[in-house]
Amino acid sequence: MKKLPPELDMSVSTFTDKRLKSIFLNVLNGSRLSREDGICIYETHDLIGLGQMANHVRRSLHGNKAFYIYNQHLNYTNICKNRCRFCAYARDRKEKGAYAWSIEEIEKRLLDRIDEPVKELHIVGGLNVDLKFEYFIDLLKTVKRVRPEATIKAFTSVEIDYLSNLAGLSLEETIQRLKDAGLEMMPGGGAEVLNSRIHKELFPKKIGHERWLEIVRAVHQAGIKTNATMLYGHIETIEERVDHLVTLRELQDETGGFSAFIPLAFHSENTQLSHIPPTTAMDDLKNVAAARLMLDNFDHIKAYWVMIGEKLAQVALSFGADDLDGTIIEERITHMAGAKSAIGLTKDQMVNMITKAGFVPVERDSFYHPIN
Ligand code: V47
Ligand code: SF4
Repeated sequence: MKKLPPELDMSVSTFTDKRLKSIFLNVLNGSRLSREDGICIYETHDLIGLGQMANHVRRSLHGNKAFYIYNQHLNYTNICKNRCRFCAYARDRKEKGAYAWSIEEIEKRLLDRIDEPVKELHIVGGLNVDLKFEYFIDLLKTVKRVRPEATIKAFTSVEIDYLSNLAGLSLEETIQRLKDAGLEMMPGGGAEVLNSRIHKELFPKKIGHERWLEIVRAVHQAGIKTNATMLYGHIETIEERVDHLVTLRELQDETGGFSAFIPLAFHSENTQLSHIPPTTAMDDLKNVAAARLMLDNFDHIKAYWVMIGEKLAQVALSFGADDLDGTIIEERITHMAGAKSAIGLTKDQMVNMITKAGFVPVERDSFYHPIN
């Protein structure tokens, strides 16, 4: 077994949970962490030890750099037939606050911000039975026409499954049609926790574990990169979190199509699970560190400031995260569920958060190419 260099030996001597030492040796040897290691990572109270390990990996991959993107979210409709129990965003068609943007409305929202150097449009919405397949094709084409220089990162696997049924096309044909219309990347939402117990309890109408993986595999095979997420802080166990990470790691071994992983902290306000308290800072940082340590084949771990707050996202940069996502401009999904973070941030605010955390801000495009 590799001997630790003196500076790392020093850090290990400060670990209050000695179980972390053998995990760290595996990390340094480049040995893949096991399911048991993952469970230990979530169980430990040695947050500083965990942070040191995750920071070591993060710095060996990205040094002092921390990425961000100038992006804009567009949530084209909140009308959704699935009504997942954890979702505060969705509405029924006739319910107060229900909306569906026309293509003209989407164009207007893009034009309202046309002077800003937006590099990515993040487009997701509910499953609204009033929208035809052509709407989605028009949406992509319109966005590409108005903002040709920005990347379209759109639709979760849940929407892809829905669109394939709506169009009566195979998964492969659906993906190709969307790609031809301008789809370039897919966000990581919709996976929640890849587990049938949680699927049954929290989102029974939405696609389950196997279909989610099948769709992501097909999207990767079509040459489209995606992100992956995990919604934590509701009814899931530590073991279920670890299994989720291991499943993503296996798919990444197979396809190499994942770009970043984003842990999503559950917000319960205005949901059917409003009795569930908010996640704690300990849990938020552990999820970032666990992702960095377990997902050894993912290049990037995002700390999503919308869900864990701007201040903790800054700290997360030293606990394994190398990316703060972006400006967003107008976030809806988490704010409907009680998020207290800003609706959007300016580029200066993002740069300031990163710089004050001791990192070098790198503005990126959707594929992590630095901009200027
Ligand atoms: O799919 C829904 C989750 C996701 C709640 O890929 C909730 O770059 C917390 O996927 N509390 C949307 N989370 C957000 C998302 C995302 C965000 C930023 C970047 C990327 C990316 C992806 O939010 C949904 C669902 O998993 N969600 N309701 C809630 N109450
Ligand atoms: Fe619909 Fe997505 Fe909300 Fe579930 S999480 S109800 S699929 S908008």
